Amino acid sequence: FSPSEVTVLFVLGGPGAGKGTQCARLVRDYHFAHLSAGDLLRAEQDRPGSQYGQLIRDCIKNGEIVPMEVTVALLENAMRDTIARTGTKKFLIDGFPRKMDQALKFEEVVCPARLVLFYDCPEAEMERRLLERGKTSGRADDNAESIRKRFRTFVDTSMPVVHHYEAEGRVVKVDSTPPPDKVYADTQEKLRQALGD
Ligand code: UP5
Ligand code: MG
Repeated sequence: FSPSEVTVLFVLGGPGAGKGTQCARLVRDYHFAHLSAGDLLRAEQDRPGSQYGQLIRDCIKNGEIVPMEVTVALLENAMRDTIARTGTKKFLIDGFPRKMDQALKFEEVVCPARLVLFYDCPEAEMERRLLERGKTSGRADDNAESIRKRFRTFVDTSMPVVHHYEAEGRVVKVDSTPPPDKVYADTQEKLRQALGD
């Protein structure tokens, strides 16, 4: 992938911060392709014949990070497929990279990210959202025990990725505590400033 042709924004934030919710709006208004690493992993987990099904299932339930080779390959395939099918070369990569090794690997073998959109939300609010969603989502990790493990992994393993990009001046941080429309208005304003369009 040539960085002069392909634009990648990483979308990060804790579990339940609202990454997927905001990506849906950005897709609607700016014609990004939205690739959620978690969604790609859940699809691979359920694909008949996948050699990674059980590994992915165990990691997700325990809030652990699936080995990067699996996730990077899924993202790379999905990007190629999207370009071939739709011609779109602007990607929101949602929920990735959440560990330093993934960040370095992706930017080495795929392409550097233009910037990182980081949704910042207090844990208590994220927990409230996830428990509420858990009543109907059917997600194996929307229960109190898995949520606790996801928060721990986020703090210990994923926040260092955000700090790495912050030190490089590549992070656009948005408070995602307010209602979705307000968060989206802030997102639009800050992206406009950062991307200059
Ligand atoms: N909601 C959203 N915004 C709101 C707002 N502003 N006010 C009030 N409510 C709001 O939103 C979550 C819920 O909150 C929804 O009900 C929504 O309506 C409401 P959502 O937009 O879905 O938040 P999101 O940040 O996308 O939360 P998600 O649960 O998807 O985050 P995770 O990061 O935990 O999940 P993900 O699917 O990315 O990853 C799952 C697991 O996959 C990981 O734990 C890990 O085990 C594995 N994984 C890897 O191993 N490697 C990867 O690279 C990626 C994932
Ligand atoms: Mg999500």
